[in-house]
Amino acid sequence: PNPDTATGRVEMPQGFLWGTATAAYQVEGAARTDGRRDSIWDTFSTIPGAVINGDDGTDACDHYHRYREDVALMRDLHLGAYRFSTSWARVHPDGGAVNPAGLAFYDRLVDELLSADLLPWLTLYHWDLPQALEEAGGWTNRDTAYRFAEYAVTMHEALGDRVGVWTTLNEPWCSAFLGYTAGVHAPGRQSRPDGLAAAHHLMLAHGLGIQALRERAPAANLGLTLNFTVADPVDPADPADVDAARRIDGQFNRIFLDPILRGEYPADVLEDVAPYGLLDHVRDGDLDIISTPIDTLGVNYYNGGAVSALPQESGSGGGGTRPEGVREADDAAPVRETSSPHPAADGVHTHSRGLPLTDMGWEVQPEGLTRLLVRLQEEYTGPRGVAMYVTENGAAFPDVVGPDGAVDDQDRLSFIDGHLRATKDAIDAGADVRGYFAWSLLDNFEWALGYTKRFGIVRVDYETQERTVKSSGRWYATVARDNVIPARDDTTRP
Ligand code: PNW
Repeated sequence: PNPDTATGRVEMPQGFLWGTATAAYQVEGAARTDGRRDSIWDTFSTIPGAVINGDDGTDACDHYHRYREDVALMRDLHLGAYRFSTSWARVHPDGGAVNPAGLAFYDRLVDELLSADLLPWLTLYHWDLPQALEEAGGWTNRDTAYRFAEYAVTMHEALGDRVGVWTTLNEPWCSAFLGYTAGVHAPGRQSRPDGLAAAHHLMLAHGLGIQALRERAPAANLGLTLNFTVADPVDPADPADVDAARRIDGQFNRIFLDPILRGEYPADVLEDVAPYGLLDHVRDGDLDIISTPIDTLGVNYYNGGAVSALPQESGSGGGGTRPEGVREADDAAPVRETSSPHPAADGVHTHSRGLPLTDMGWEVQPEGLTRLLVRLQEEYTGPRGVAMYVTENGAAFPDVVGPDGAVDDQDRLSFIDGHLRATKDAIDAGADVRGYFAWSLLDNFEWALGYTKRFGIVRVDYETQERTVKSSGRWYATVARDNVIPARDDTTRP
Protein backbone atom coordinates (compact mmCIF):
# COMPACT_ATOMS: atom_id res chain seq x y z
CA PRO A 1 0.00 0.00 0.00
CA ASN A 2 1.03 3.55 -0.74
CA PRO A 3 1.92 5.44 2.48
CA ASP A 4 0.23 8.60 1.16
CA THR A 5 -3.10 6.89 0.59
CA ALA A 6 -2.88 4.74 3.73
CA THR A 7 -4.13 7.40 6.15
CA GLY A 8 -4.11 10.85 4.49
CA ARG A 9 -6.71 12.85 2.59
CA VAL A 10 -7.25 11.25 -0.82
CA GLU A 11 -8.85 12.92 -3.81
CA MET A 12 -10.60 10.54 -6.15
CA PRO A 13 -10.46 10.99 -9.95
CA GLN A 14 -12.87 13.56 -11.36
CA GLY A 15 -16.23 12.12 -12.26
CA PHE A 16 -15.79 9.05 -10.02
CA LEU A 17 -19.25 7.53 -9.53
CA TRP A 18 -20.52 6.96 -5.99
CA GLY A 19 -23.39 4.65 -5.29
CA THR A 20 -24.93 1.95 -3.19
CA ALA A 21 -26.32 -1.42 -4.26
CA THR A 22 -29.24 -3.67 -3.39
CA ALA A 23 -30.97 -6.66 -4.99
CA ALA A 24 -34.68 -7.20 -5.64
CA TYR A 25 -35.29 -10.26 -3.47
CA GLN A 26 -33.18 -8.85 -0.63
CA VAL A 27 -35.07 -5.55 -0.27
CA GLU A 28 -38.36 -5.39 -2.16
CA GLY A 29 -40.69 -7.60 -0.14
CA ALA A 30 -44.21 -7.53 -1.63
CA ALA A 31 -43.58 -11.07 -2.79
CA ARG A 32 -47.27 -11.76 -3.50
CA THR A 33 -48.20 -8.28 -4.73
CA ASP A 34 -49.36 -7.21 -8.21
CA GLY A 35 -49.06 -10.65 -9.76
CA ARG A 36 -45.53 -11.59 -8.70
CA ARG A 37 -45.10 -15.37 -8.47
CA ASP A 38 -42.49 -17.48 -6.70
CA SER A 39 -38.84 -17.31 -7.58
CA ILE A 40 -36.40 -20.06 -6.61
CA TRP A 41 -35.63 -18.07 -3.44
CA ASP A 42 -39.26 -18.15 -2.30
CA THR A 43 -39.23 -21.92 -2.73
CA PHE A 44 -35.78 -22.49 -1.26
CA SER A 45 -36.68 -20.47 1.85
CA THR A 46 -39.41 -22.99 2.68
CA ILE A 47 -36.92 -25.90 2.96
CA PRO A 48 -36.42 -26.61 6.67
CA GLY A 49 -32.95 -25.45 7.74
CA ALA A 50 -32.14 -23.72 4.45
CA VAL A 51 -32.37 -20.17 5.80
CA ILE A 52 -31.58 -19.14 9.39
CA ASN A 53 -34.72 -18.73 11.50
CA GLY A 54 -36.82 -19.89 8.54
CA ASP A 55 -36.75 -16.31 7.21
CA ASP A 56 -37.58 -15.30 3.66
CA GLY A 57 -37.92 -12.18 1.50
CA THR A 58 -41.71 -11.94 1.68
CA ASP A 59 -41.51 -8.55 3.42
CA ALA A 60 -37.78 -7.76 3.51
CA CYS A 61 -37.33 -3.96 3.61
CA ASP A 62 -40.66 -3.29 1.89
CA HIS A 63 -38.70 -1.28 -0.70
CA TYR A 64 -41.54 -2.04 -3.14
CA HIS A 65 -43.73 0.38 -1.19
CA ARG A 66 -41.04 2.59 0.37
CA TYR A 67 -38.88 3.24 -2.70
CA ARG A 68 -39.72 6.98 -2.66
CA GLU A 69 -38.37 7.32 0.86
CA ASP A 70 -35.33 5.22 -0.05
CA VAL A 71 -34.57 7.29 -3.15
CA ALA A 72 -34.89 10.50 -1.09
CA LEU A 73 -32.43 9.00 1.39
CA MET A 74 -29.92 8.32 -1.37
CA ARG A 75 -30.31 11.85 -2.65
CA ASP A 76 -29.69 13.21 0.86
CA LEU A 77 -26.56 11.04 1.03
CA HIS A 78 -25.25 12.85 -2.11
CA LEU A 79 -25.08 9.61 -4.06
CA GLY A 80 -24.82 9.60 -7.84
CA ALA A 81 -26.12 6.14 -8.70
CA TYR A 82 -28.32 3.32 -7.45
CA ARG A 83 -27.45 -0.24 -8.42
CA PHE A 84 -30.64 -2.30 -8.11
CA SER A 85 -31.95 -5.47 -9.71
CA THR A 86 -35.26 -6.21 -11.33
CA SER A 87 -37.21 -9.30 -10.35
CA TRP A 88 -37.71 -11.70 -13.25
CA ALA A 89 -40.55 -13.37 -11.29
CA ARG A 90 -42.36 -10.03 -11.02
CA VAL A 91 -42.03 -9.30 -14.71
CA HIS A 92 -42.54 -12.82 -16.14
CA PRO A 93 -44.22 -14.61 -13.20
CA ASP A 94 -44.35 -17.97 -15.02
CA GLY A 95 -41.25 -17.35 -17.08
CA GLY A 96 -43.53 -16.61 -20.06
CA ALA A 97 -46.10 -13.83 -20.44
CA VAL A 98 -45.32 -10.31 -19.21
CA ASN A 99 -47.05 -9.08 -16.04
CA PRO A 100 -47.64 -5.35 -16.67
CA ALA A 101 -48.48 -4.61 -13.02
CA GLY A 102 -45.12 -5.96 -11.87
CA LEU A 103 -43.21 -4.25 -14.64
CA ALA A 104 -44.81 -0.93 -13.66
CA PHE A 105 -42.90 -0.90 -10.36
CA TYR A 106 -39.61 -0.47 -12.20
CA ASP A 107 -41.12 2.30 -14.27
CA ARG A 108 -41.99 4.18 -11.07
CA LEU A 109 -38.61 3.44 -9.49
CA VAL A 110 -36.63 4.63 -12.51
CA ASP A 111 -38.65 7.84 -12.79
CA GLU A 112 -38.13 8.52 -9.11
CA LEU A 113 -34.37 7.96 -9.45
CA LEU A 114 -34.12 10.26 -12.44
CA SER A 115 -36.04 13.02 -10.72
CA ALA A 116 -33.61 12.75 -7.78
CA ASP A 117 -30.63 12.92 -10.17
CA LEU A 118 -29.56 9.37 -9.45
CA LEU A 119 -28.24 7.20 -12.27
CA PRO A 120 -30.23 3.96 -12.53
CA TRP A 121 -27.72 1.05 -12.74
CA LEU A 122 -29.92 -1.91 -13.59
CA THR A 123 -29.05 -5.57 -13.01
CA LEU A 124 -31.33 -8.06 -14.71
CA TYR A 125 -30.49 -11.16 -12.72
CA HIS A 126 -29.57 -11.12 -9.05
CA TRP A 127 -30.51 -14.76 -8.38
CA ASP A 128 -34.32 -14.78 -8.41
CA LEU A 129 -35.15 -17.19 -11.25
CA PRO A 130 -38.91 -17.76 -11.71
CA GLN A 131 -39.70 -21.06 -10.00
CA ALA A 132 -41.58 -22.18 -13.13
CA LEU A 133 -38.29 -22.09 -15.05
CA GLU A 134 -36.51 -24.06 -12.32
CA GLU A 135 -39.17 -26.71 -12.70
CA ALA A 136 -38.15 -26.97 -16.35
CA GLY A 137 -34.54 -27.58 -15.25
CA GLY A 138 -33.46 -24.11 -14.22
CA TRP A 139 -29.95 -23.12 -15.23
CA THR A 140 -29.10 -26.72 -16.12
CA ASN A 141 -31.55 -26.30 -19.02
CA ARG A 142 -30.04 -24.49 -22.01
CA ASP A 143 -33.45 -23.05 -22.82
CA THR A 144 -33.30 -20.83 -19.69
CA ALA A 145 -30.59 -18.76 -21.41
CA TYR A 146 -33.01 -17.96 -24.26
CA ARG A 147 -35.79 -17.10 -21.80
CA PHE A 148 -33.33 -14.70 -20.13
CA ALA A 149 -32.70 -12.90 -23.43
CA GLU A 150 -36.47 -12.45 -23.86
CA TYR A 151 -36.68 -10.99 -20.36
CA ALA A 152 -33.81 -8.60 -21.20
CA VAL A 153 -35.79 -7.40 -24.21
CA THR A 154 -38.93 -6.91 -22.09
CA MET A 155 -36.98 -4.73 -19.68
CA HIS A 156 -35.31 -2.79 -22.45
CA GLU A 157 -38.61 -2.11 -24.20
CA ALA A 158 -40.03 -0.79 -20.93
CA LEU A 159 -37.05 1.22 -19.66
CA GLY A 160 -34.57 1.62 -22.49
CA ASP A 161 -35.60 5.24 -23.00
CA ARG A 162 -34.45 6.06 -19.44
CA VAL A 163 -31.92 3.42 -18.38
CA GLY A 164 -28.47 3.56 -19.96
CA VAL A 165 -26.51 1.08 -17.84
CA TRP A 166 -27.40 -2.61 -18.09
CA THR A 167 -25.82 -5.46 -16.15
CA THR A 168 -26.89 -8.91 -17.26
CA LEU A 169 -25.89 -11.07 -14.28
CA ASN A 170 -24.77 -10.55 -10.73
CA GLU A 171 -22.18 -13.10 -9.61
CA PRO A 172 -22.88 -16.17 -11.76
CA TRP A 173 -20.39 -18.03 -9.52
CA CYS A 174 -22.89 -17.83 -6.68
CA SER A 175 -25.85 -18.80 -8.87
CA ALA A 176 -24.05 -21.81 -10.32
CA PHE A 177 -21.87 -23.15 -7.54
CA LEU A 178 -23.60 -22.03 -4.35
CA GLY A 179 -26.97 -22.84 -5.94
CA TYR A 180 -26.35 -26.07 -7.87
CA THR A 181 -23.17 -27.57 -6.33
CA ALA A 182 -22.92 -26.54 -2.66
CA GLY A 183 -26.67 -26.31 -2.19
CA VAL A 184 -26.38 -23.34 0.20
CA HIS A 185 -28.31 -21.05 -2.14
CA ALA A 186 -31.43 -21.59 -4.22
CA PRO A 187 -32.34 -23.92 -5.78
CA GLY A 188 -30.31 -25.98 -3.28
CA ARG A 189 -29.04 -28.71 -5.58
CA GLN A 190 -25.80 -30.52 -4.76
CA SER A 191 -24.18 -31.71 -7.93
CA ARG A 192 -20.88 -30.93 -9.58
CA PRO A 193 -22.16 -31.54 -13.13
CA ASP A 194 -25.23 -29.36 -12.45
CA GLY A 195 -23.06 -26.48 -11.20
CA LEU A 196 -20.91 -26.59 -14.31
CA ALA A 197 -23.93 -26.85 -16.63
CA ALA A 198 -25.45 -23.86 -14.81
CA ALA A 199 -22.23 -21.85 -15.13
CA HIS A 200 -22.14 -22.41 -18.89
CA HIS A 201 -25.81 -21.61 -19.42
CA LEU A 202 -25.57 -18.50 -17.23
CA MET A 203 -22.72 -17.26 -19.42
CA LEU A 204 -24.73 -18.11 -22.53
CA ALA A 205 -27.62 -16.10 -21.08
CA HIS A 206 -25.25 -13.19 -20.48
CA GLY A 207 -23.99 -13.30 -24.07
CA LEU A 208 -27.46 -13.59 -25.60
CA GLY A 209 -28.64 -10.76 -23.34
CA ILE A 210 -25.75 -8.51 -24.41
CA GLN A 211 -26.46 -9.25 -28.08
CA ALA A 212 -30.16 -8.42 -27.69
CA LEU A 213 -29.43 -5.21 -25.79
CA ARG A 214 -26.63 -4.09 -28.10
CA GLU A 215 -28.88 -4.47 -31.14
CA ARG A 216 -31.48 -2.22 -29.52
CA ALA A 217 -29.19 0.17 -27.65
CA PRO A 218 -25.86 0.49 -29.44
CA ALA A 219 -24.74 3.37 -27.19
CA ALA A 220 -25.75 1.86 -23.85
CA ASN A 221 -23.19 0.84 -21.23
CA LEU A 222 -23.45 -2.97 -21.10
CA GLY A 223 -21.72 -5.46 -18.87
CA LEU A 224 -21.91 -7.95 -16.05
CA THR A 225 -20.77 -8.23 -12.45
CA LEU A 226 -18.55 -11.05 -11.24
CA ASN A 227 -17.48 -11.83 -7.69
CA PHE A 228 -13.84 -12.56 -7.14
CA THR A 229 -11.58 -14.09 -4.58
CA VAL A 230 -7.85 -13.54 -4.25
CA ALA A 231 -6.35 -16.92 -3.42
CA ASP A 232 -2.84 -16.84 -1.98
CA PRO A 233 -0.76 -20.00 -1.45
CA VAL A 234 0.08 -20.48 2.23
CA ASP A 235 3.67 -21.30 1.23
CA PRO A 236 4.51 -19.68 -2.11
CA ALA A 237 7.59 -21.93 -2.34
CA ASP A 238 5.52 -25.12 -2.06
CA PRO A 239 4.29 -26.26 -5.49
CA ALA A 240 1.32 -28.07 -3.89
CA ASP A 241 0.13 -24.83 -2.25
CA VAL A 242 0.68 -22.91 -5.49
CA ASP A 243 -1.45 -25.53 -7.25
CA ALA A 244 -4.18 -25.19 -4.61
CA ALA A 245 -4.28 -21.42 -5.27
CA ARG A 246 -4.35 -22.04 -9.03
CA ARG A 247 -7.38 -24.32 -8.67
CA ILE A 248 -9.34 -21.83 -6.59
CA ASP A 249 -8.45 -18.96 -8.92
CA GLY A 250 -9.44 -21.15 -11.88
CA GLN A 251 -12.77 -22.39 -10.57
CA PHE A 252 -13.77 -19.08 -8.95
CA ASN A 253 -12.41 -16.33 -11.21
CA ARG A 254 -11.03 -17.58 -14.53
CA ILE A 255 -13.86 -20.02 -15.32
CA PHE A 256 -15.97 -16.88 -15.94
CA LEU A 257 -13.34 -14.32 -16.93
CA ASP A 258 -11.78 -16.33 -19.73
CA PRO A 259 -14.94 -17.30 -21.66
CA ILE A 260 -16.44 -13.81 -21.28
CA LEU A 261 -13.36 -11.70 -21.99
CA ARG A 262 -11.18 -14.07 -24.04
CA GLY A 263 -13.69 -16.39 -25.69
CA GLU A 264 -12.27 -19.62 -24.28
CA TYR A 265 -12.34 -21.80 -21.18
CA PRO A 266 -8.94 -21.96 -19.45
CA ALA A 267 -7.19 -25.24 -20.37
CA ASP A 268 -6.17 -26.06 -16.77
CA VAL A 269 -9.74 -25.60 -15.52
CA LEU A 270 -11.10 -27.83 -18.29
CA GLU A 271 -8.63 -30.48 -17.20
CA ASP A 272 -9.56 -30.15 -13.50
CA VAL A 273 -13.30 -30.43 -14.14
CA ALA A 274 -13.05 -32.99 -16.96
CA PRO A 275 -14.98 -35.73 -15.08
CA TYR A 276 -18.08 -33.55 -14.70
CA GLY A 277 -19.25 -33.03 -18.25
CA LEU A 278 -18.85 -29.27 -18.77
CA LEU A 279 -17.99 -29.70 -22.43
CA ASP A 280 -21.18 -31.71 -23.05
CA HIS A 281 -23.04 -28.39 -22.82
CA VAL A 282 -20.74 -26.32 -25.01
CA ARG A 283 -22.04 -26.08 -28.59
CA ASP A 284 -20.33 -24.57 -31.63
CA GLY A 285 -20.61 -20.82 -31.49
CA ASP A 286 -21.38 -20.60 -27.75
CA LEU A 287 -18.05 -19.03 -26.89
CA ASP A 288 -18.50 -16.39 -29.59
CA ILE A 289 -21.85 -15.47 -28.05
CA ILE A 290 -20.43 -15.51 -24.52
CA SER A 291 -17.53 -13.24 -25.50
CA THR A 292 -19.69 -10.61 -27.21
CA PRO A 293 -17.88 -7.36 -26.32
CA ILE A 294 -18.97 -5.55 -23.16
CA ASP A 295 -18.25 -2.02 -21.94
CA THR A 296 -18.05 -2.57 -18.20
CA LEU A 297 -16.91 -5.28 -15.81
CA GLY A 298 -18.49 -4.95 -12.38
CA VAL A 299 -16.14 -6.15 -9.66
CA ASN A 300 -17.54 -7.48 -6.40
CA TYR A 301 -14.90 -8.02 -3.75
CA TYR A 302 -15.33 -8.94 -0.12
CA ASN A 303 -12.34 -11.07 0.81
CA GLY A 304 -9.56 -13.37 -0.29
CA GLY A 305 -8.06 -16.40 1.35
CA ALA A 306 -4.85 -18.30 2.05
CA VAL A 307 -5.02 -21.83 0.66
CA SER A 308 -2.92 -24.92 1.04
CA ALA A 309 -2.81 -28.57 0.05
CA LEU A 310 -2.58 -29.42 3.75
CA PRO A 311 -5.01 -28.66 6.55
CA GLN A 312 -3.96 -25.99 9.02
CA GLU A 313 -2.17 -27.32 12.10
CA SER A 314 -4.34 -26.66 15.09
CA GLY A 315 -3.12 -23.68 17.05
CA SER A 316 -1.27 -21.99 14.20
CA GLY A 317 -2.70 -18.85 12.66
CA GLY A 318 -5.47 -18.61 15.20
CA GLY A 319 -9.09 -18.03 14.41
CA GLY A 320 -8.61 -14.46 13.22
CA THR A 321 -9.33 -11.44 15.32
CA ARG A 322 -12.97 -10.96 16.04
CA PRO A 323 -14.02 -7.56 17.27
CA GLU A 324 -16.26 -7.63 20.31
CA GLY A 325 -19.75 -8.83 19.50
CA VAL A 326 -18.72 -10.62 16.30
CA ARG A 327 -19.86 -14.21 16.41
CA GLU A 328 -17.96 -17.33 15.43
CA ALA A 329 -18.49 -17.98 11.72
CA ASP A 330 -21.12 -20.67 12.09
CA ASP A 331 -22.76 -19.89 15.40
CA ALA A 332 -25.91 -19.06 13.53
CA ALA A 333 -25.35 -21.07 10.34
CA PRO A 334 -28.22 -22.79 8.57
CA VAL A 335 -28.48 -26.39 9.70
CA ARG A 336 -28.90 -28.10 6.35
CA GLU A 337 -26.03 -30.38 5.14
CA THR A 338 -24.07 -28.67 2.36
CA SER A 339 -21.02 -29.47 0.25
CA SER A 340 -18.11 -27.51 -1.25
CA PRO A 341 -18.96 -25.13 -4.08
CA HIS A 342 -15.77 -25.93 -6.01
CA PRO A 343 -16.29 -28.77 -8.46
CA ALA A 344 -12.67 -29.93 -8.43
CA ALA A 345 -10.82 -28.61 -5.39
CA ASP A 346 -11.04 -31.56 -3.02
CA GLY A 347 -8.04 -31.43 -0.74
CA VAL A 348 -7.69 -27.65 -0.87
CA HIS A 349 -7.77 -26.14 2.61
CA THR A 350 -8.28 -22.53 3.66
CA HIS A 351 -6.00 -21.25 6.41
CA SER A 352 -6.50 -18.41 8.83
CA ARG A 353 -3.92 -15.63 8.56
CA GLY A 354 -5.00 -14.07 11.84
CA LEU A 355 -6.52 -11.09 10.02
CA PRO A 356 -9.54 -9.31 11.48
CA LEU A 357 -12.85 -10.93 10.49
CA THR A 358 -16.27 -9.49 9.75
CA ASP A 359 -19.52 -10.95 11.08
CA MET A 360 -19.56 -13.23 8.01
CA GLY A 361 -16.26 -14.75 9.22
CA TRP A 362 -14.61 -13.17 6.16
CA GLU A 363 -11.07 -11.74 6.39
CA VAL A 364 -10.64 -7.99 6.17
CA GLN A 365 -7.95 -7.68 3.49
CA PRO A 366 -8.23 -4.43 1.49
CA GLU A 367 -4.84 -4.91 -0.17
CA GLY A 368 -6.33 -7.93 -1.98
CA LEU A 369 -8.65 -5.53 -3.80
CA THR A 370 -5.68 -3.50 -5.10
CA ARG A 371 -4.01 -6.63 -6.47
CA LEU A 372 -7.28 -7.90 -7.96
CA LEU A 373 -8.05 -4.66 -9.83
CA VAL A 374 -4.51 -4.30 -11.18
CA ARG A 375 -4.48 -7.90 -12.35
CA LEU A 376 -7.89 -7.60 -14.04
CA GLN A 377 -6.70 -4.43 -15.79
CA GLU A 378 -3.52 -6.03 -17.07
CA GLU A 379 -4.82 -9.46 -18.01
CA TYR A 380 -8.46 -8.97 -18.95
CA THR A 381 -10.10 -5.54 -19.15
CA GLY A 382 -7.26 -3.23 -20.23
CA PRO A 383 -6.44 -4.95 -23.53
CA ARG A 384 -10.16 -4.86 -24.48
CA GLY A 385 -10.92 -1.31 -23.38
CA VAL A 386 -13.39 -2.52 -20.75
CA ALA A 387 -13.96 -0.16 -17.78
CA MET A 388 -14.26 -1.42 -14.21
CA TYR A 389 -16.52 -0.35 -11.40
CA VAL A 390 -16.46 -1.82 -7.91
CA THR A 391 -20.13 -2.84 -7.91
CA GLU A 392 -20.13 -4.34 -4.39
CA ASN A 393 -17.91 -4.05 -1.36
CA GLY A 394 -18.88 -3.74 2.26
CA ALA A 395 -19.11 -5.60 5.53
CA ALA A 396 -21.50 -7.19 7.98
CA PHE A 397 -20.96 -6.20 11.59
CA PRO A 398 -23.46 -6.44 14.43
CA ASP A 399 -25.03 -3.03 15.00
CA VAL A 400 -24.79 -1.51 18.44
CA VAL A 401 -27.80 0.75 18.77
CA GLY A 402 -27.27 3.66 21.16
CA PRO A 403 -29.96 4.89 23.57
CA ASP A 404 -30.82 7.64 21.07
CA GLY A 405 -31.21 5.03 18.30
CA ALA A 406 -27.90 6.03 16.69
CA VAL A 407 -25.59 3.36 15.23
CA ASP A 408 -21.92 4.31 15.49
CA ASP A 409 -20.48 1.63 13.20
CA GLN A 410 -16.82 2.63 13.11
CA ASP A 411 -15.96 -0.96 12.08
CA ARG A 412 -18.00 -0.71 8.86
CA LEU A 413 -16.76 2.84 8.25
CA SER A 414 -13.12 1.69 8.54
CA PHE A 415 -13.78 -1.27 6.26
CA ILE A 416 -15.14 0.94 3.48
CA ASP A 417 -12.44 3.56 4.08
CA GLY A 418 -9.72 0.91 3.72
CA HIS A 419 -11.20 -0.50 0.52
CA LEU A 420 -11.62 2.94 -1.04
CA ARG A 421 -7.96 3.62 -0.34
CA ALA A 422 -7.13 0.23 -1.88
CA THR A 423 -9.18 1.19 -4.95
CA LYS A 424 -7.25 4.44 -5.28
CA ASP A 425 -3.96 2.52 -5.05
CA ALA A 426 -5.14 0.36 -7.95
CA ILE A 427 -6.12 3.43 -9.98
CA ASP A 428 -2.69 4.94 -9.34
CA ALA A 429 -1.18 1.68 -10.60
CA GLY A 430 -3.13 2.01 -13.87
CA ALA A 431 -6.47 0.28 -13.24
CA ASP A 432 -9.39 1.97 -15.03
CA VAL A 433 -11.84 1.99 -12.11
CA ARG A 434 -14.61 4.55 -12.51
CA GLY A 435 -16.86 4.14 -9.52
CA TYR A 436 -17.69 2.36 -6.27
CA PHE A 437 -20.96 0.98 -4.91
CA ALA A 438 -21.19 0.22 -1.21
CA TRP A 439 -23.02 -2.98 -0.35
CA SER A 440 -25.52 -2.18 0.86
CA LEU A 441 -27.79 0.85 1.07
CA LEU A 442 -29.98 -0.99 3.58
CA ASP A 443 -29.66 -3.88 5.97
CA ASN A 444 -31.52 -6.62 4.10
CA PHE A 445 -32.29 -10.32 3.57
CA GLU A 446 -28.80 -11.84 3.55
CA TRP A 447 -29.80 -14.99 1.64
CA ALA A 448 -29.24 -18.21 3.65
CA LEU A 449 -28.27 -16.07 6.66
CA GLY A 450 -31.66 -14.39 6.69
CA TYR A 451 -31.84 -11.13 8.63
CA THR A 452 -29.01 -12.03 11.02
CA LYS A 453 -26.27 -10.19 9.10
CA ARG A 454 -26.39 -6.44 8.59
CA PHE A 455 -24.49 -4.90 5.66
CA GLY A 456 -26.38 -1.58 5.44
CA ILE A 457 -24.94 1.91 5.76
CA VAL A 458 -28.55 2.56 6.75
CA ARG A 459 -30.12 0.49 9.56
CA VAL A 460 -33.51 -1.11 9.02
CA ASP A 461 -35.74 -1.86 12.00
CA TYR A 462 -37.64 -4.85 10.66
CA GLU A 463 -40.51 -4.31 13.13
CA THR A 464 -41.27 -0.76 12.06
CA GLN A 465 -39.38 -0.54 8.73
CA GLU A 466 -37.77 2.61 10.11
CA ARG A 467 -34.50 3.61 8.40
CA THR A 468 -31.63 5.14 10.43
CA VAL A 469 -28.48 6.36 8.72
CA LYS A 470 -25.47 4.84 10.48
CA SER A 471 -22.16 6.69 11.06
CA SER A 472 -20.77 4.88 8.02
CA GLY A 473 -23.62 6.29 5.91
CA ARG A 474 -23.05 9.88 7.10
CA TRP A 475 -19.32 9.52 6.44
CA TYR A 476 -19.95 7.97 2.99
CA ALA A 477 -22.19 10.93 2.15
CA THR A 478 -19.32 13.36 2.71
CA VAL A 479 -17.03 11.18 0.60
CA ALA A 480 -19.56 11.21 -2.24
CA ARG A 481 -20.25 14.94 -1.90
CA ASP A 482 -16.56 15.97 -1.87
CA ASN A 483 -15.15 13.15 -4.03
CA VAL A 484 -12.53 12.91 -1.28
CA ILE A 485 -11.65 10.29 1.32
CA PRO A 486 -10.97 12.43 4.39
CA ALA A 487 -7.83 11.82 6.43
CA ARG A 488 -8.36 8.95 8.85
CA ASP A 489 -7.68 11.15 11.87
CA ASP A 490 -10.12 13.83 10.69
CA THR A 491 -11.86 14.84 13.92
CA THR A 492 -15.10 15.66 12.11
CA ARG A 493 -15.48 11.96 11.27
CA PRO A 494 -18.97 10.91 12.37
C1 PNW B 1 -22.88 -11.11 -2.63
N1 PNW B 1 -19.55 -16.41 -0.86
O1 PNW B 1 -23.11 -12.45 -2.30
C2 PNW B 1 -24.19 -10.70 -3.26
O2 PNW B 1 -24.11 -10.09 -4.52
C3 PNW B 1 -25.10 -9.95 -2.35
O3 PNW B 1 -26.43 -10.17 -2.75
C4 PNW B 1 -24.84 -10.34 -0.92
O4 PNW B 1 -25.76 -9.79 -0.03
C5 PNW B 1 -23.42 -9.89 -0.60
O5 PNW B 1 -22.47 -10.44 -1.50
C6 PNW B 1 -22.97 -10.20 0.83
O6 PNW B 1 -22.94 -11.60 1.04
C7 PNW B 1 -22.16 -13.37 -1.93
O7 PNW B 1 -19.93 -17.32 -0.10
C8 PNW B 1 -22.58 -14.39 -1.09
O8 PNW B 1 -18.37 -16.42 -1.33
C9 PNW B 1 -21.72 -15.40 -0.74
C10 PNW B 1 -20.42 -15.40 -1.24
C11 PNW B 1 -20.00 -14.38 -2.08
C12 PNW B 1 -20.88 -13.37 -2.43
